Amino acid sequence: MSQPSESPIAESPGRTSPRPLWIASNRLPVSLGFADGELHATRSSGGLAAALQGVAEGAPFDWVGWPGCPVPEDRRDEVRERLAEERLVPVFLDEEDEELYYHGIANQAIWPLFHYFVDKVDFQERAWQRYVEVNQRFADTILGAAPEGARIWIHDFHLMLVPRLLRQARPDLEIGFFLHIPFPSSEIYRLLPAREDLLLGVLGCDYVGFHTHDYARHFRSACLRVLGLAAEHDGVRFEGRRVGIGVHPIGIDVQGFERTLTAPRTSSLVEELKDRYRGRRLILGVERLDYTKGVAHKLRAFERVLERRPELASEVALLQVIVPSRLKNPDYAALKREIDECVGRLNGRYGSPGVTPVEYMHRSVDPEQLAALYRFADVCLVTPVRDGMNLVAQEFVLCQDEIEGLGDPWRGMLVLSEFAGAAHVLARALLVNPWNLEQSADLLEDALDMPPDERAERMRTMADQVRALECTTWARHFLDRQWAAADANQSHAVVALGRDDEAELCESFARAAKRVLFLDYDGTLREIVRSPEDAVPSAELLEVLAGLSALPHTEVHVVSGRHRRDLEQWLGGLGVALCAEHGFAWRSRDGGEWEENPGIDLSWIPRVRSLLSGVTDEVPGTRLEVKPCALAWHYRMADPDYGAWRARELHSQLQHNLANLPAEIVHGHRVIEVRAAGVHKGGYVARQIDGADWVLCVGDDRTDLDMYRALPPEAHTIHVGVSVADARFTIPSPARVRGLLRKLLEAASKPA
Ligand code: ADQ
Repeated sequence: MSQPSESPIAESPGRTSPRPLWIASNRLPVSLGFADGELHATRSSGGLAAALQGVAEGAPFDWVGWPGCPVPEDRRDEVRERLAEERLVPVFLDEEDEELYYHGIANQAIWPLFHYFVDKVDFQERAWQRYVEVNQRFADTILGAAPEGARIWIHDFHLMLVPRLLRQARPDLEIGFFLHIPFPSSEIYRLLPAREDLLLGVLGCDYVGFHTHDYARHFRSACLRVLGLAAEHDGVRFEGRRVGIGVHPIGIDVQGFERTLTAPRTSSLVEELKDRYRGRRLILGVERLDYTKGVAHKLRAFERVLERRPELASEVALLQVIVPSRLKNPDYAALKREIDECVGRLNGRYGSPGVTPVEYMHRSVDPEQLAALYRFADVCLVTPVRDGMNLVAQEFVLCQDEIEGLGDPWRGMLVLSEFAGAAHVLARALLVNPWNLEQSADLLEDALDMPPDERAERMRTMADQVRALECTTWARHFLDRQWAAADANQSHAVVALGRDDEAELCESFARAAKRVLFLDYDGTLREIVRSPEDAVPSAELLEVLAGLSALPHTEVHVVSGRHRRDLEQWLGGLGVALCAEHGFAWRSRDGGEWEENPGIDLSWIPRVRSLLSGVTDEVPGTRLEVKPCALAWHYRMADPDYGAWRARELHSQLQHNLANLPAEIVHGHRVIEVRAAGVHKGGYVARQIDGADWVLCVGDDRTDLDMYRALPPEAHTIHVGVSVADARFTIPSPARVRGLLRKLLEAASKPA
């Protein structure tokens, strides 16, 4: 994304900001090299560097990343010191890191998959391990440097695990993540062996941004289908936080381009182009060498135009500029051969002495040359088969605009692939499906033949859009939203059970004369799993429950919606009191017979059972659970969208059918349960607290609110996940609940 400029490193301008900002990306905006043993560093002027320059002017930031070349151990301190002057912090990668983390996973697994090139994905476990290690190294570098409460902004697919690594180590940090490439449909995404880890990695942040609404939508649906997390259109709830999702199409460095355009050298380069292409029109292509960029599609479309109108061979030239990239990868070397062959064939067929229809430059061009080409070209042909945004399209539009001191605006027209993110913002371009050869050729001809008025109108409209997207505005908007998302999470965190609260709980637990614990099972003591019968307790959980219930003056009650059979089988021998079926049946800690809530009217069961059985038969993957006083329709294993749709329908059908019957409907986490009226967990807990001076109650869903409400205000009520009005604290996950129970056990077991 970035190209080195000639300019030496300049000092970052700016004032001090109350919350320091840290940026992390794979590459630092600098190119390092050693010539004759001397260290050289030049600032890069790529898109991201330019986008963030404007942010730096308001509030300077530090930037963590790879300096782009191997640095021997004995020169690292020197490099660190040199970069520190510019607020850059290096993460050193050796050749093997580069091979495995950068080429192996980033370029050979994530890049092709996210661009829908499934057959180019080569996922190697050894490379994945290195991706994990290098992401940890980035996280450690940030953690070692960023002060308390810092704002962190992580960029792109190389560093998808970093947000979670940071969150786990330092919950105080404000963390954002931006993906510069597409996020694919969940049907493609789920092919990736590391699909869970990458999503969980990103979900460590407060706010995640994408170029288009489609990518955001795909991310959300991957969270739902891969992780089973229910997502709203603008956020996902995860581990007690809300991860905001936003659409932020990146823009270009408008002022930078305008400066380059008005530079005297650019004007003389435009004059040279006029001489060189006198009497011919210029179609321009500018790309980094990559199979996603659709260069072969573009050449075929041009070839098709020449087949239709051979006379154009001497009237039009296609200049294709390609920056070499990733040539170590055989796919890229093969792509280069394919392009060379295509160009050769075309020129062989349509060229003649003095006429070369396709000119091909396989190198980087400097900013003035690029600006001159954009200014002069009659058509810019941008045909990626998949592209996160595509900055070339925006750069061309801006460089063709009316700019003070430059004449001859809007000479050209943009032909743009509908598979580039840029097509979402540059709707007045001629939008093309590069896979449709005839349409591509038609639109290329339309662009060449377009009347000046229409061209000017379209280009002017698009230039306004490009100015509005401008990269510093992009960065500021993203950071504002990141801040708001983090702020909302922090204010919820006021009720999150913190270290001090935990310590206080442990201390009061150890001192109490009679202690009672009410613990829900699924989603509280044990993570929710796809199939309810798989939620078997671990040895660690059994040990802590047995340990707590063996303490003197301590009662542990597991209060669940499950069938009594499950609770008895899993937890029966631990000395724990069991309450099953949402409070309908219970058994004391000493074992023995189950008791049941007397006088409950169950006459509605056959009718509801037949309704639920019908839906269970119709919706694949759903299951009917029959309990003595309740029926539950589970749709966790069904297709998430179809399951949710049928659940909504079933809910309203049940409401209608049960209107005057003694039963109530509870819509829980992917389950609709119909249970006898008057049976709830609250009734059970209220009968168990006589004489207790310390009560803890932990739950995770709506049925647990009945417990919190039934307890006196001094009871310690904790809800897993987001905060609810009736619980005093929240806790992020079942793992943290188990951790808390272990601490309580240790606190009470310590000698006074
Ligand atoms: P890239 O894949 O690098 O970026 P792109 O957005 O087109 O793709 O940016 C390429 C940049 O390189 C442009 O600024 C262009 O001017 C420059 N460039 C291309 N060819 C050049 C040449 N021969 N000489 C000099 N400069 C050249 C990733 C995603 C994109 C997304 C960006 C920003 O893949 O989809 O738009 O990040 O988020």
